[in-house]
Order: sequence, then C-alpha cells, then structure tokens
Amino acid sequence: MNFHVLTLFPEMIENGMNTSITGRAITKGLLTLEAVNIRDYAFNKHQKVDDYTYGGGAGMLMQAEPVYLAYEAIAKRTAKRPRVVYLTPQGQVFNQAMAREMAQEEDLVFLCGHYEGIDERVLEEIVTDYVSIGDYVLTGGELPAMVMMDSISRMVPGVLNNQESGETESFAGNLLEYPQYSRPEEWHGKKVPEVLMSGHHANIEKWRREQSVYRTAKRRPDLLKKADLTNKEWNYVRQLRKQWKEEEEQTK
Ligand code: 6GU
Repeated sequence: MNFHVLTLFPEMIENGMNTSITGRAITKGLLTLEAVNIRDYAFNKHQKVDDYTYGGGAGMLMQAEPVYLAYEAIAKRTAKRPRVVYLTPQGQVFNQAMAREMAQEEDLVFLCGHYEGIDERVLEEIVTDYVSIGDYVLTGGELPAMVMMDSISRMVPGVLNNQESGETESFAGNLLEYPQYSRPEEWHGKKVPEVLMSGHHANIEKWRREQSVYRTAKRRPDLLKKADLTNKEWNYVRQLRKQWKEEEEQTK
C-alpha cells in the first residue's frame, strides 16, 4: 500500500505515521508514505495557497491550482490516477467496511483541507471519495487522514503479526469484542472469570461469544441489526432487553 497525503502540514503526517505499528510497517516496506506539501506547488512569490471567498463570508479558502498540481505530480510519479479521498465533515462516515475495501488499492491519495475548505472546482476534477470520520468538526483533514490510514494499514497483509491479528476483534461480524484478563488472577478483590482458568477451550469459546453478544446488546444495540446471530442468540438478546427494561422500570 502506498499512501500519498496532500497537506499543508506534512510533518504532522510523518510524525504520526512513523510511530508504532504503522511505523514498523513503513520500515518493513509493507507501506510507503509520501506527505506532499501543497505549498511546494504554489508558484507565486510568497508561496501563498489561500485566498478570500467569492461572495463574501468568513475565512480563507485553499486555492485550486496548487492542489491540482500536487495531485498531477503524484499521478505522474505513479503513472496512474489513484483514488483521491477528500477529508470533510460533509463526507460519507468512515467505517470498517470502507477500510477493508480501500485496503485493496495499490495507491491512495488523501487530500487534507484547512481554513474554510478548498475551491470546489478542483474537488470536482480530482476527488473520488468524500469521507468524514464522524459527526463533529475538526480544524483540518490531517487527523482524519491518519485515522483512515491507521485502520486501512491494519487490513494490509503482514502489517499485524499473528498476536495482533484482527480475526476476533471488535466489529468482526458486527459484534464487539469480549472482555479480556491478564495476571494477576485476583486484583482489587475481582477474580478472573472461572471459565477462563479451566483450560476447556470449547467452554471458553462459548463464554466469549455470549459476552460479545451481551456487550453489543448493551453498548451498541444499533450494530445487532447487521450481526448474524443464531436463533438461540436472538432469544438471549430478547431476554436481556426484557430484563433491562424491567430493571429500568424499577429505578423510576
Ligand atoms: Cl474528515 N474533516 C474535518 N475537518 N472535520 C471532521 C472530519 C473531517 N470528520 C469529522 N470531522
């Protein structure tokens, strides 16, 4: 996977991505990262990349031409026209399915806006995907780009080792992960669940699955619609909901 980031703050991208698991993957050559400073494509005396908006209103807008030239330079280097993700709160909300899908690409370009955004005309010409990371407003697209690159990286073969591997984690099958415990066996008077100490693997798997269903029903009931539960598990969810409703009524 080759990540290309168009930004006014390339050092922010480099510092973030060269750390931890993504940093290790870059060192190993499983990922490449190129942070392109859009300012390097502002061919005017003061390397100015922003200007006032036509029609008035608050703030400055990033101009079309430097963004366009920065993208064309990537297209030339890669000898293709890779997908361009524009990070914007007006985009489709990012999720695990999008991460999985984008991880299939060879090259991905992330376009990070600042100020009040970017001139619409260059967006029309180069952007293929408008993506948001959630319903709140940030000061720029750099953190969202790093959030996306982090989750996409995890889907690239070899980036995670076996221990870190994503088979049974949260969102696999639209269920949250079960609770986990390490040493000591007792901490602050709390014991590790008995079944986990039993060495009985079938029982452990059964317990973990039930915990996943319980957690998802409790914390993210919206996810259950997409989870594939057995009839028995759906009955369990109905029983839990009934129980929680009764408990709620008692506290009123
Ligand atoms: Cl992608 N950009 C900005 N500026 N704010 C956001 C966002 C993106 N996603 C959520 N908030």
